[in-house]
Amino acid sequence: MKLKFRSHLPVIIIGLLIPLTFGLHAATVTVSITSDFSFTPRNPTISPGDTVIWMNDDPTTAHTSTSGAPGVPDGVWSSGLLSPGQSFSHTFDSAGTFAYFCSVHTFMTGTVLVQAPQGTGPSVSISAPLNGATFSTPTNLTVTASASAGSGTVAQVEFFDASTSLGVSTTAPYSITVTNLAAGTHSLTANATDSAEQALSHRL
Ligand SMILES: [Cu+2]
Repeated sequence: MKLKFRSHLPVIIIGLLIPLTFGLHAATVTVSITSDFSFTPRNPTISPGDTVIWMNDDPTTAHTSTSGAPGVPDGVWSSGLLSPGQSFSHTFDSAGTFAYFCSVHTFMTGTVLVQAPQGTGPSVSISAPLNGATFSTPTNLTVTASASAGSGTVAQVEFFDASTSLGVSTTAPYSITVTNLAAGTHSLTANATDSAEQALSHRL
């Protein structure tokens, strides 16, 4: 975003802001229930929003996909008896580790691992002041950003005037007040850090 001061007629002009969004496409993973009494793949790793289909490819025997420990269903999902050729699907909305088993043959077990995708990163956009806004100087300019986390929660939003840090905000609504902007054009940006990134940088 840009921000401009003219010295003869002191104003600030705010430039364009382009919100960053990350589109995620839900995926479907098929777990085959096979005639050797196994789930294949047994332990699929998926992302939140993805769907697992259990397909009974055993031509002679009915099986189930039941969430929980063997013999102890936890009620998250239960396919009921799947005859040969029948299938059952469940969509996983949140991250976690989900054990499952076949209620007919409790030695048949597996685990669905639902992980937030790595490297998604947080997204942030400056919501105020608006693009192209002009201000007389001197002014107390409040800059506000909206941010969402890639994984975990938003840890902080740091505001910049070109490469100069203007300050950090750690709680929503993320904003700072700038009091000493000189006349001329300013380019404002915001950078969000999420808790996963923060954990990563602490580790490095
Ligand atoms: Cu079975």
